[in-house]
Amino acid sequence: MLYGALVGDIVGSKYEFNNIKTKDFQLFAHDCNFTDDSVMTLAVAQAIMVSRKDGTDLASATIKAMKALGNVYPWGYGYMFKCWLAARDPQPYNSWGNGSAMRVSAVGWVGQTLDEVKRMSYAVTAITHNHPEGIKGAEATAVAVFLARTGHSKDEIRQYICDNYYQIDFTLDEIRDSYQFNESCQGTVPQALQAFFESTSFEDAIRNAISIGGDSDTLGAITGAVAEAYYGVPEKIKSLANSYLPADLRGIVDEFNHEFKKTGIYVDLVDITKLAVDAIVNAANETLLGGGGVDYAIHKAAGPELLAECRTLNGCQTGHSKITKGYNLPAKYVIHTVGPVYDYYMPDEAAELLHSCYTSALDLAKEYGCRTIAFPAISCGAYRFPYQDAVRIAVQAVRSYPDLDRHFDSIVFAVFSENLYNLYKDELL
Ligand code: AR6
Repeated sequence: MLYGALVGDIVGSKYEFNNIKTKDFQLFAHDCNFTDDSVMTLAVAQAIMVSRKDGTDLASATIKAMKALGNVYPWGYGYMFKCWLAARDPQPYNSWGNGSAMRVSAVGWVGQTLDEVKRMSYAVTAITHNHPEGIKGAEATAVAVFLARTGHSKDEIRQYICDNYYQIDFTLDEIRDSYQFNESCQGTVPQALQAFFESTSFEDAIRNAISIGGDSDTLGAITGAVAEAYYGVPEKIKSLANSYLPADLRGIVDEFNHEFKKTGIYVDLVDITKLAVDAIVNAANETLLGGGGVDYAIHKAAGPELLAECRTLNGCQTGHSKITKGYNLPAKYVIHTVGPVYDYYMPDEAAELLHSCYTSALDLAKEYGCRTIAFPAISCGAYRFPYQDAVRIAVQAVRSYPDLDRHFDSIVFAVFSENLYNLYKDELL
């Protein structure tokens, strides 16, 4: 969290007044720097951390944090904002500048619902940028971050932005030659979002944003914020960004990530045996000696040593789990769980047993320090659990697992059919 905006700002800093119209450049040049975009992004993050749970003092906390941090790092601001920072009782100045959008991303990470994101966005924006375009630019950015982090597709995010904020009816190639420095929200946010929509990865999104020229660090910060929420930021890029930040700013990033860390819960249409996670879960039977479906695929990919270790485990009861190494699999461990055969039980009993497959598997994952886990659709094949109920139980069991965010980085539901994929997608919304 927050890294997307920081990376975009740092990478773009070199090109703000020295535009390049290409994607082919060194990402972190030696003369890159963090700028006011990073400083104010971190001020908003700090304000969110110190404000009350109900957010009623978020605006005043933001004023305080911006003034405090802005005075420690007093360069790069426009004239009006500089006056605002220096004022004893600072008042909004009807700005539509893109500063409202470049600093807002923390809101998209923290708000629990779209309405909350919009309320928070208004609180941290209207203290300076109370022009309708200033409010709109910040809200569109925060909402895009929120939608990206809650599993929406690029098409869904684009649709929401087009329906509610901006008509984005151009491609980057179409504007690249003519686009120039523009410090307004309305001349920056749509372009920054398009840089994300056309991207294939986090890094590609940042390169897109820089490649059109204009206010490069601000474009980078906005694009980067949404791209991080959608793709995540590779560890290497995070540590490069960290190397440009002084200790106090790094401290704010760490504190924010610590306080608001959320386990990513996703669905993916993928063969579970291909996933390089800490642990994959196997939908096994009580013998633990292999079978059909996903059990077969896992044993086949892991090799005969997996079966040899399974033989030492003395089977496993329905609703329980046992763990082995992953052998030839990219995953470090396999957690074997035994789902209920649906017809053998009363529906409530079957539901309870299936729920317990997920929690007992997570208990083992936690015990073995596994932070990234992939689950198949347990009991949804040979054991004939009705899809809709199984998906609801799976998502509910994972979401309600005690201290999930503290123990796990990501949980993937790896499914094999479009039907299941869509059911998970709906359940996860
Ligand atoms: N990756 C992800 N999902 C898969 C894969 C794969 N490689 N292969 C199958 N699936 P099932 P169950 C999906 O029958 O209902 C075995 O014989 C599959 O499409 O594997 O819990 C065991 O030994 C389905 O949606 O597990 C047990 O006897 C889901 O995985 C019995 O089957 C689960 O289907 C367990 O039955």
